Order: sequence, then C-alpha cells, then structure tokens
Amino acid sequence: MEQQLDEIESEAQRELAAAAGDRRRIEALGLKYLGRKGRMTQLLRSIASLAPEARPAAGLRANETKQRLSAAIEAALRAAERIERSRVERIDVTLPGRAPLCGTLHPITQISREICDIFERMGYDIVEGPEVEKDYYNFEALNIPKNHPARDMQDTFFVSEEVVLRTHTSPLQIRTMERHPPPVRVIAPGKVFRCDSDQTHTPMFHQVEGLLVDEKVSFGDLKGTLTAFVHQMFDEETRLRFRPSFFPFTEPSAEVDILCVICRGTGCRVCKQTGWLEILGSGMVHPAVFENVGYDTRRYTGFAFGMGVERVAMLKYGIDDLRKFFENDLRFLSQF
Ligand code: 2NM
Repeated sequence: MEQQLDEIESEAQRELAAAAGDRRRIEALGLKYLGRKGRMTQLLRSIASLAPEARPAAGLRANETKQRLSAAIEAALRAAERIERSRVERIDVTLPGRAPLCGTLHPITQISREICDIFERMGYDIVEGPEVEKDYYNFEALNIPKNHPARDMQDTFFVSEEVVLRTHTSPLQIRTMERHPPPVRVIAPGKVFRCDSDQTHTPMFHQVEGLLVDEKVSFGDLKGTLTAFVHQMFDEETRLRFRPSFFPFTEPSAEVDILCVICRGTGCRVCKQTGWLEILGSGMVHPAVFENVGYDTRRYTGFAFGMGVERVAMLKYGIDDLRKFFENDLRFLSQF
C-alpha cells in the first residue's frame, strides 16, 4: 500500500512537471489521479478491503498523499493560467506607437513671420501695439484729417468718437517715432479692421508695415529694399514694377506689382489678364507726418510700405479664396 502510494505520487509529480504550463493537460492529470475513477480514488476505496487494524494508518497516509497531489495540481493550474494570461495580455514593445496629433502654425502666422524675418535680417526691429487706437494715431498724425476723403476709403469701426479699431498698423510707427529719434528701422505686424466683407475682403485681416528714417534716404533705397524683399519672399526671378499711386501719408507714393506668379506675365484669371499682381503700397514719408512727431524735415527723409499678409499668402500659395484662411478647416490648414 505504502509503496503503491509512493509510486502514484512520484509518477503524478513527474507527469505534472512535464505538463507545466499546459492547462488542459494538467486538468486531465487531475482527473487521472483524483477524479471519480482516478488512481488515488480507487486506492482510497481499496482501503476498505484491508484488515481493520491496518485501515487507520493506511487511510491517514493515503489522505496525506491525496492532499499533497491536490495542492500540487492546483498550484500547477494557477501557474498555467498566469502564463496563459501573460501570453494574451503581453505588451508588444516593438509595435509602432500612435503618433500624437501635432498642431502647426496658421499659414497667416507663418507668412507674417516670414515677412518679418526677411526685414529683421536687414536690421529692422519688430514693434507691436494696441488693436484699439486713438483717432489721432490712426488718422490725424498720418496726415488724414477729419472729413478727409481717405477716411471713407477705409471704412472704420468706431469704438467712440475718438477711438477706433486700427485700420492699418501705421499707428505703431507714429508711436515709435514719437519715442525714438532717427535713425529708425521698424516693422509692424498685426491685425487690422475694416468694415468691409465680400469675396475678397474680411472685416479683420493682417498687415505688415515697415518704416525707415535716416539722413539721405532716397526713393532708390525704397526700390532696392522692396526688390530685395520680393526676391526673398518669392524668388530671384520675380520681376517687379513700381506704379505711381496716392496715400495721404507718403509723397511720392507707389504701388508695387510683381509679375504674375501663376502665368509669369502672359495673362490669366488670377492677374485678370494684366500679367501683374499688386502686392504692396509704399512711398516717401510725407513731411507733414514728420512734423507731427517732431522730426526735422530738413535733415531727415524716410520711406514706408505696407502689405496685406492674406494677399501675400494667396499669391505665394496660389489660393483663390481669401475666406479659406478663416474657415479653420484642418484639411486646408494642415497643408502648410
Ligand atoms: C502703406 C503704404 C504706404 C505707411 C506710412 C507710415 C508712416 F507711419 F510712416 F507714415 N507707415 N506706413 C505706409 C505707406 C503704409 O500701406 C499700404
């Protein structure tokens, strides 16, 4: 009996060891040894046929063995389950990660910065200031007196009698000249507001304006500076033309056209068959503006210019509808 028990136990342990990690095989071993027709079960039953005085000791031994086997099978089952679970739930550290969605700068911000960068490399300083301005800085100081027809040209949002949403960023240049004597080289980017809304106008858009004041500044300096700018913003091949124009704050004034970036001058829908695209306004600062900021007009001259960022972006990227910049459709925006 004792020998039989030892045999069963060591055989069971050997088989259990061989089945390690395999839940179904271990379950089968549980049945083989401890099931209703299992070897241990049969052996326990056979104790009844022993001599009465031998039964208690044999029963004790057999129950101890059964307990040990049962515990070993339980432990093997739990271990197998752990292995199985870890196989199913394992984290594959070699899988490619999910890339986080990364934002980009709005194309208008990108172009505005690109314009500013070009002038910063030429030695200009960036100036920024309030979007709500005094009438004086937006109009009066720029040689646009009350009742001047130019005030109709720029349909203005009035906050009060004396306060407006700036219609251009020139007020920043007046503020700069008030505080600093020449030489002055500044570039003024920012939002501007005009009461105007259709296919080609939005009530808010972005401008970059520039101003340079020093002794002996000429119209030639203006032409050279703006030519260098256009060649960096577009390419060295881009041709320009300076066309006479009018602004109250500059005299003489000129608008700058570039050869159409779409058709290269042969005429198309974008340039309305003219072969040219207007990209900025410019001129020599009017002496009346210098008088307003206390600059000596016999000693100093200067040039100024201004451009719409949306317009530059449309020309550079060949976009035909201004409103695309304001719809915030990521399919459009994420192309830049
Ligand atoms: C433009 C065109 C021409 C301009 C003038 C000034 C100032 F303050 F110096 F008088 N700032 N910006 C200017 C001149 C702006 O934008 C189309």
